[in-house]
Amino acid sequence: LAVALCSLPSIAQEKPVVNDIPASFTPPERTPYKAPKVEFDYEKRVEMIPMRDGVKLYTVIVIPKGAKNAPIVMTRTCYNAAARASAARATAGSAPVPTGPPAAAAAGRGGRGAAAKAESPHMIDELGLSDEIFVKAGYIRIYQDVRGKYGSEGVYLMTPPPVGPYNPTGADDTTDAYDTIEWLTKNLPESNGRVGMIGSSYEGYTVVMALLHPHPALKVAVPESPMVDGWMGDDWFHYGAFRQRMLDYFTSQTAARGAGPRVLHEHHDDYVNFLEKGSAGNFARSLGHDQLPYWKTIEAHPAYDGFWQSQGLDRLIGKTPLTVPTMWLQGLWDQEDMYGANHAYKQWESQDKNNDKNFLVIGPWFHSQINREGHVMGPFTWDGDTTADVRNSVMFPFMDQYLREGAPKANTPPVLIYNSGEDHWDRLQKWPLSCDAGCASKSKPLYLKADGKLSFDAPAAGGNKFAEYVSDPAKPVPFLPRTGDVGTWQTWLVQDQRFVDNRPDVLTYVSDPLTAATRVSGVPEVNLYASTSGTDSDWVVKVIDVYPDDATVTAPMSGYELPISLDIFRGRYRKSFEHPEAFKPNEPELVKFDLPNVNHVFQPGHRIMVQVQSTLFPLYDRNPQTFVSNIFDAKPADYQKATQRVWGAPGTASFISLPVVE
Ligand code: PG9
Repeated sequence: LAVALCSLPSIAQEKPVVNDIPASFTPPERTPYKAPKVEFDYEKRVEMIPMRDGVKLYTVIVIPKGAKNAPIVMTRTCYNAAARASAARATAGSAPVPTGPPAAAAAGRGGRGAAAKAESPHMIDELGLSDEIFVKAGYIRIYQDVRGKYGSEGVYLMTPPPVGPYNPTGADDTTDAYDTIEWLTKNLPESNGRVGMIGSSYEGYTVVMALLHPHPALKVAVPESPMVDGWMGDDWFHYGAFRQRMLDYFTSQTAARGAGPRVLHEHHDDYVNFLEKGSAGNFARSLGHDQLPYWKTIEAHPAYDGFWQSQGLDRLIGKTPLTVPTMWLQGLWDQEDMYGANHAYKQWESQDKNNDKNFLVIGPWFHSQINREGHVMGPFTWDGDTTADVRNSVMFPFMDQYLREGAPKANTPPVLIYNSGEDHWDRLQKWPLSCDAGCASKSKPLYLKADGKLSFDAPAAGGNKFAEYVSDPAKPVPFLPRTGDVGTWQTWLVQDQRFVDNRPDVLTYVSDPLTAATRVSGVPEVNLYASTSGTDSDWVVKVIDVYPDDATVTAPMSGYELPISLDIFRGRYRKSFEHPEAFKPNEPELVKFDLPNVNHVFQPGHRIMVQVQSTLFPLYDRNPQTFVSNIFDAKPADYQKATQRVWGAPGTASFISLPVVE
């Protein structure tokens, strides 16, 4: 071993040892850090624009780089202007409720489902999907916080009524829009001084308010699913039945100037939460709403009194000269603001002598879907992107012709409405095509026969006089299958109604299979001769297209019961919306109301169905079925079972006046 070791070459003998750590080291000379330069293709300015009363409104102005003579498109919002004008808006949504733009905003880029996005140097990425077309055309895009919300000063009132007895602040969204536009015309040298307003839902309400006394520079308006009458059929109530699910919105919108806190619901399923608490008032109190003035206002105004009358914007529009070309837009299945657009459109129609200022677009959409992708709605996959098509080919050219100097005249149909039975758009000169009087076709009564048949033939004497069911407020009919899945909120109006049509508390009337296609284009009107063994009651009526349950139709549509129009009516308002009246037990009385618009073709082999029930829970609060002065404060003992009758005999023949097009 010693011999072997001695024969190994010595490393030290061959190379000098070099220490990896030098004896000294001089770092490179220090210069200050210089961030890389990023070219933005737009400029974002934030201005506090003064109103006539000195209150300043937070306004984000996004200007394409190098803009000259650029048109302006403005949205006035209660949903955080900074976030609405930013790709980071995914983090800006406030409400945990499945309703309205907070949720819409939370989906990023108008619903592409993106997570929170970083700031982009490109205007097209920084703004939402629905702004794409304006960015491409070089428009200036403006978002402004309404007074009292987010960055704006002043007092916040929820969808404030016009200045008057119910709005003593001296300012409203009419004056604020006017003053803002006045400022813009003087302070935006990059613009051509022409302004268009656009916005959906609450933001649509601000567009309608601007139209009540428009600034001369307001050249065009697009109210999308605007909130127009919160008692008749937008957001808060439908014909007096309260949308109890809106209580969360009170918290998100009014518990703080910015985003309100999350609400606490004990169970995942509101069917259980609301039943446990009893009345809507009790549930509201459990959420702490006694501290929220707007809840107290709503609680004090359950009927259509002066408070609601003062802010029925469709009637106010009717009294306003039609000067600004306006495109009213909504969804066929708009689960939040089904009422406003078409009623306001109707009010202005008589002034539109040349059929060139007042336009109506109704797409196959849920609420505010126009600002998202439009390939799919519930069980339907449409031929293409129905919303992008309308935004790009109809809405934008319509706006552009009034906003951009030298823009071509748009070929806008006075009425553009999706035909939900034939899957195509109808371009019409007028709406509706069929009605009780004054239309090209006359509506036809479709009778609800006491034996469960639906027929265009009136009932003959001698048959059953009525069909009946027991409505039990302790077991209300759900409006959706009780999965507790909030994701179905947007599409609940196209929910397959087979999940309730065998319930003992739902009356189902059905026609024979149709031998010919039946087109309906207009407003179905409910004429229900109804009685209750109680003293008050709600009436829910649905018009349904029943698809054949055979090999002619493939899943998921085979046997599908598709609601094409439905609504709820609080019976105490059958004679007067302002002065409720009790029913006399078991005496049939006429309950008459309009359902939402339809533009549909029932295909041969399909059947028409009508369902009648008395609850739609937990979307709407329950009618106790005992007449009480204010249903918000009904006591547990007021909630009573009642036997409900829908009469179908000569003299008391219930029917739907169906807008059939011959
Ligand atoms: N539908 C929502 C809303 C509007 C007005 C009042 C309350 C709620 C919205 O989408 O903005």
